[in-house]
Amino acid sequence: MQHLRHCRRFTLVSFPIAPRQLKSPIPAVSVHSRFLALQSRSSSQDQHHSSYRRLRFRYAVTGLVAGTGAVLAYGLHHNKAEQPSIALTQTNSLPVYSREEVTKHCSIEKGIWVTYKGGVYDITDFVAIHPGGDKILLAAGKSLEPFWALYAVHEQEHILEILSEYKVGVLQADDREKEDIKSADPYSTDPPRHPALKVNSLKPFNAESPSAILTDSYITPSAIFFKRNHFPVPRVDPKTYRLKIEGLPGGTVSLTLDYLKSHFPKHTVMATLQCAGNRRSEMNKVKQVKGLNWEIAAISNATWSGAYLRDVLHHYGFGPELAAKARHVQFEGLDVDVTGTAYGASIPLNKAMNEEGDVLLAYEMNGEDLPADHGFPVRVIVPGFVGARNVKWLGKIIISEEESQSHWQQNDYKGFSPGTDWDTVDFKSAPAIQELPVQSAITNLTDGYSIDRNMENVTVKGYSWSGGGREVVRVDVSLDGGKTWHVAKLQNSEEGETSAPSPPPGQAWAWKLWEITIPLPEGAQELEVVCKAVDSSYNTQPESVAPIWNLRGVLSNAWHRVRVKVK
Ligand SMILES: Nc1nc2c(c(=O)[nH]1)N[C@H]1C(S)=C(S)[C@@H](COP(=O)(O)O)O[C@H]1N2
Ligand SMILES: [Mo]
Repeated sequence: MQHLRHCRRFTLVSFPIAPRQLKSPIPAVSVHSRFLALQSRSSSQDQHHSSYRRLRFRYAVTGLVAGTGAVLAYGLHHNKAEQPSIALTQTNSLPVYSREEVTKHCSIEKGIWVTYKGGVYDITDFVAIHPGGDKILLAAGKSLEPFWALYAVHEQEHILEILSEYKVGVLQADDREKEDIKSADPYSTDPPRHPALKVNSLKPFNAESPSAILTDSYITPSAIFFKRNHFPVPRVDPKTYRLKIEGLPGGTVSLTLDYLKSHFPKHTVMATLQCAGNRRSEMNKVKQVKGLNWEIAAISNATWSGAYLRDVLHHYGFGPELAAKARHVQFEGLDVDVTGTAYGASIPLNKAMNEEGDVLLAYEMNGEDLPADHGFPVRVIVPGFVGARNVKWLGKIIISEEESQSHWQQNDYKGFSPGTDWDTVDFKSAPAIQELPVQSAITNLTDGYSIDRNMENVTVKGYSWSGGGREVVRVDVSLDGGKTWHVAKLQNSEEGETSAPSPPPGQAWAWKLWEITIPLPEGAQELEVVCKAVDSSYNTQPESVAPIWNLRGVLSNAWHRVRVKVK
């Protein structure tokens, strides 16, 4: 019984394609016994009694098609017995498919096809009988390789063996090649991107993290960290790279990458970045706004390593004299628009110089060189500040009495009254957004999602974060639109729960993930699931979007609401 309960919750969280929604007639009992077998197999390996949590966490972290090692392995035994397998040796006689054809098979209804090393696989039946189907759907119609590259996969050989049973064809040779060919445009040297990203615009490249897996890991893998570019990605040669700093007592200095790495202590800061326009799409529903239509995942968490900006400035003679005069630190990127204008922004000098500000000249992300999309070779990380100030491909730093005069500091990334529209707006009248307000959102449920009414519990998961280093101290969750509330469990490290010590006050740069399992209200046909976070200043999120609507659709942090059906 213990297992059954775990199992049912497990099913709910990781398997939104409830058996009843499937076309293929799989008797519920068989699905359940499969889950049971999965559960007991894993818990006996684990020898641990909070096995549900651990299993699910482990499952979630290894996520996607990749981590289904155990699941696939399990599937192997059973499928072998139940269906004739197509041997790998049959490859030559298999039909040849174009990528276009493969791409069409991207849903339960049309069948789910994936490719791997030139082979085409129809995994519809596999998805139907295994948990994690929602995650596998991310790869539907696409190539599996990038998904497997995202997380370490242990039983690769084993998975390949299982996959071979689902082989239905081979991919057309010129399509395999074409997939790598780039056209000659300014974006042709942009780096390859992970197919799970939810693309908002291709040129320039803007994409949010796939929300279904965003909170599977506390630290977002760089490949699925949201990406927000205004221009083509500049390809910078680390050997000739120079970081210029203007406005210092001795005039301008120019640093090499080696010098930055070897002359200043290396520090690592974990910080969440959020775009000012995260959740803009909810504002768009109130009234049209201008900007990329971000949903809930223009936010991600990573570790960043590099030199503290304050160490570098001190090294070059920054002292009280300059501090009395200058007020801002401006940053310029090496990325430019067609007119040659570089991306730029600035932050207050005191944030940069503050011992507790932790502003970094970062050259690593998640323990590796910065990826091209995230600012290789150097970007500035301004923890607790809006994404826009975290200038990538950093070319120049200017210590100044003035803010950056860039478009992005002066005429963008500012908040206005819901009563202000384009005919009346005066950008000079509002301050540039720097610290962001408290935020949270639900990641594992989306509008229209169905919950099996036989479930005992509903599990809700999401993220929470606040700007300015304010720590999230509580997340409240409601299943009835805000009439009754429950307090979620917070997670502030990869290990789960609140296992890591709290950061010093004012230095909570990283998000907290949260999760709660609530008994499914009896007889409910629909749930309005809501979350709201409270930060260490007891700031909380506004109840609805309309009163915070603004023409640029920034600072969208109302209670996050998701309507799900109970069937
Ligand atoms: N040089 C440069 N820096 C930039 C940008 C840019 O387009 N060019 N975009 C900014 C914006 S608006 C955001 S939200 C963050 C996104 O950082 P990410 O792409 O690493 O997630 O980078 C900021 N830094
Ligand atoms: Mo942004």
